[in-house]
Order: sequence, then C-alpha cells, then structure tokens
Amino acid sequence: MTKRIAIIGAGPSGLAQLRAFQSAAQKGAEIPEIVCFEKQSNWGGLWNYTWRTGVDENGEPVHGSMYRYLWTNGPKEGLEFADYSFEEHFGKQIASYPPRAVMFDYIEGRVVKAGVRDWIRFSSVIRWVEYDDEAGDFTVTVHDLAKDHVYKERFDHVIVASGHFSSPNVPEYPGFETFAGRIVHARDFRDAREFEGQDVLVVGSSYSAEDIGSQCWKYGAKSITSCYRTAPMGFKWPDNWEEKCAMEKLVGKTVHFVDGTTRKVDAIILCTGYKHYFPFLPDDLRLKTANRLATADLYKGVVYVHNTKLFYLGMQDQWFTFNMFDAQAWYVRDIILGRIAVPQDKAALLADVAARVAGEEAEEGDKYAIKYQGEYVKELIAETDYPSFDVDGACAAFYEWKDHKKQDIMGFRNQRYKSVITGTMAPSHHTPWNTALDDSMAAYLQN
Ligand code: FAD
Ligand code: NA7
Repeated sequence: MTKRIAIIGAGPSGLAQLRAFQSAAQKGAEIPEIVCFEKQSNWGGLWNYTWRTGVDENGEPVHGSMYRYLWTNGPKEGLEFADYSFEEHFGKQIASYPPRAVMFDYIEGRVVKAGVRDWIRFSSVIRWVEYDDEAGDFTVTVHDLAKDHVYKERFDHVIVASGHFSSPNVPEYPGFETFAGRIVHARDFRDAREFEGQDVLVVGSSYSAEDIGSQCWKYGAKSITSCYRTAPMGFKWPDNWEEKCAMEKLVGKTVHFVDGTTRKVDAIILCTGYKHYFPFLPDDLRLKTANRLATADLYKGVVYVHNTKLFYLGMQDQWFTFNMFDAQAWYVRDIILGRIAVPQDKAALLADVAARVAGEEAEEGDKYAIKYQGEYVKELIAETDYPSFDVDGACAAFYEWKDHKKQDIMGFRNQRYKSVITGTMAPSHHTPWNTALDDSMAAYLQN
C-alpha cells in the first residue's frame, strides 16, 4: 500500500519538501502520496505578503510577519537554492539584497517549474494531529476554510513546516496600559510610513529591531531610540538614532531606562521575537524548544526523538535559510523513502541532540555560529543527492556581510557577493538602499 505523507505549511520549508519528493520522482523513484496543507490561499509562507494584521479573512490568526519595503537582511548568496539559481530564474545575475517581492518570485519559480502546486490543499488549516499507537499512523484534522468543512485523514508520516516567526513574544512594561500612542509588535508592523515624523522606540536588539528601526529611519521617522535587554547591537547609527540600555517603565509618553535616563516617544515597536507555537499538536508530539541553532528533541535537527515518524523542518534559528531547508527536506525524504536509517534506540537519538547542543555551545560569537550551521548543512547534504555546493563559500559571504554591517549599517545592502552556485559576481544595485524607496520587482530588476 502506498504511504501517505502530510506536510503542514507551504512556506519555503514545506515547498522544499515538495521539491525534494518531486526531484526523486523525476529521477524515477516511486514516491508516496504527498498532501501539503496550507492555511493561506497561496504559497510562500512569510514571503507571501499580507497587509492584514490580527486575524485574516477567515478569522484565523494572520501568519504573515513581513512588512512593506523589506529587503533581505542577509545576502542572497547565502540562501540560493543549489538546484535553481537566481540566474536560472531571472535570466541574469541580480544584486545581492532583493526586496521581498523579488524573493517571492524566486521561491515560486522553482516550485512552478517542479509542477507541485496540485499537491497543496490551500485555505486548509490543520486543527489537530494525533498518533495512533496501535495502527502506527497519524490522524490529521483539517478545516477546509473555503468550504467550511472539517474532516480527518490518516497519514504514515507528518512533516511540520509551519514556521516559527509568526506567534509573537509580547512582553509588558509598567505604564504600557496608559501610553497615549501606538504599541505594536514587529509581527503587526506593516508600513514604516506610519511612523513618519515620529519619535519611535524600538525594543530589542536582534534582526527585527535593527531592520524595523532602519525602515522607520529610512521612511522619515524623526528619531529612533532602540533599547536592549542583554547586549547592544553596537552599530554606528545615524545621528538621529540612539541605542539605550533596558527599559524600566513608561510614565505617560516618557520612557525610563534602567540607567536613570529618559526619552519621550510617540510610538513603541516591540521587536521582542517569536514563540514556537503549535496549537495543532498534543503534548506528546509538540516540539518545545528555544530559538537556537541546536533545537531540543530533534535528531539531525529534523526527526522528533519522541516519535520518529514525525519530522520538523526549519525550526532552528537561522543564518542559513532556503538551502538549509532544502538540506533538511532531502534528508527527511530519504528517511521516508528508506534510503537513510534512523536509530530506533532513543538513547542514540538523544545523544545526537546533546552533541548538537554541546557543539553550539562550544564557542561564542557569530562567526562560529555561522560555521556551525554551515557544517550542519554540509552534514545533511553529504547523505542525499541534493546538489553539493560550496557551503564554506556561503559562510564566507556571511562573514563579509557581518563586516559590511559593522562598517556601515545603513549601507551594507549596497554590497555584492559571488554566487556559490554559478560562480558569478552579483552586480551593484543601481540605487543605494537608503534612497531606494520603491521596493517593487520592476524597480529592483532594472540593473
Ligand atoms: P514560514 O515562511 O513561516 O511558512 C510556514 C507556512 O505554514 C505558512 O505559509 C503558514 O501559513 C503555514 N501554516 C502555519 N500553521 C499552519 C496550520 N496549522 N495549517 C496549515 N498551514 C499552516 N530569511 C531569509 O533568508 N532572509 C531574510 O531576509 C528574512 N527576513 C525575515 C524577515 C522577517 C520579518 C521574518 C519574520 C523572517 C525572515 N526570514 C528571512 C526568515 C524566514 O523564517 C524564512 O525565510 C522562511 O520564511 C521560513 O520558512 P518556513 O517555511 O519554515 O516558515
Ligand atoms: P530574535 O532574533 O529572537 O530576537 C529577539 C530580541 O528580543 C532579542 O534582542 C531579545 O533580547 C529581545 N527580547 C525578548 N524579550 C524581551 C523583553 N521582555 N524585553 C526586552 N527585549 C526582549 O527575534 P527577531 O524578531 O529579531 O528575529 C526573528 C527573525 O525575524 C529573524 O530570522 C529575522 O530574519 C527576522 P535578548 O538578547 O534575548 O536579551
């Protein structure tokens, strides 16, 4: 009997899984029946932009956390698909930090070419997954939002690719309840022009704080104040951007920081991260992990140690993204196809997780972290037929990117890097990032 595989989510991770199976089929392998469930009406995950915040047209929590004018926050040369280069998609090499719409087009291009859209049931939200010990399979409860119909189906394997940058971590500080201005989490930030002329406080010191602060700066905020809990971002900020220590409280519109200084602000943007959130999974199947490179409870970063028929994709914190999701998807595919064996001894699975955690913690610093995740990508692709590529070269692009940010935080996106897939150098973009206000694909591709 043919196996049945459920994939939850058609973002970059879920789409990588579809392409992995399709590529095996293309090479003549017999593959199981694949059903991908996607709650949105289109694919692309976070890259499928929505203006909506809160709930969507069906009353479901909006998945999207991306905003207008978003350009990639790392060079595209670090994430390029090894089986589908930017040059193949666009017919030419393009500049290194594409805006969201360009990335969406690229993501879509590979799966259109693979012809896997029919494997996806759109507007279909997974409500619940349970495992039947006796039958050894999963029952998945699906809500078809278009037909408003709830049904159940059985699957031999479930692959969770539902992302982990959608459910916000929202702290509260004293005085929030009486603040006469907007307090918004990054997940609901959509258009920097809303903050034009305002004094904006950005809480947090990671990617969202840096990029959302930069967006607001670029689109005309009067000033940016960012505040950190643990460590400052430490970039050379423009004159109207000040980085402060942790916030203590608000009194009216005045922020009090723990060093006793104060600052009056008009709006507060909480760039305080996200939670791994799986409301459709019971305790025995639900991954509980921090946002880190070596997640808890995932053998090889993908196999759930407490039920090895269940897989998770893309649950790590991410330096590498699309190519890492590919490495994982090819690996999971080969487990399902019986090409790779997973130890059935739980102690061995947990030992693998412990070794990964120890590896991540062995050294500090971003450079080590990038290399650590690069080694993970290498480890997985060595065991499958995913096209081998120069992972060290991709790491080198990331190291350069870190330096470029240190040199000029508002100018690093003007830099360019060499593709590790085609060997071609990216062209310089025609307009410096801080003056390029039009983020459309047409404008970007004018090079
Ligand atoms: P997602 O893209 O989140 O996709 C998950 C999919 O699962 C969604 O389509 C969702 O609708 C679906 N889903 C969720 N729950 C259910 C359910 N119950 N039933 C059915 N479907 C469900 N990465 C980069 O490489 N470069 C960047 O510049 C970059 N910028 C980013 C900026 C922001 C603001 C954020 C939040 C992330 C950014 N990322 C970036 C990282 C991003 O996580 C990855 O690029 C990528 O989108 C992750 O893919 P994914 O498929 O794992 O998850
Ligand atoms: P991250 O990278 O998880 O960072 C979260 C940040 O929020 C980090 O600086 C945290 O500080 C800070 N944080 C968390 N809780 C609090 C509270 N209570 N008070 C103050 N600061 C807090 O999330 P991002 O959204 O930046 O990035 C996620 C993805 O989105 C990433 O892949 C990007 O590409 C886009 P800490 O250092 O823990 O003290």
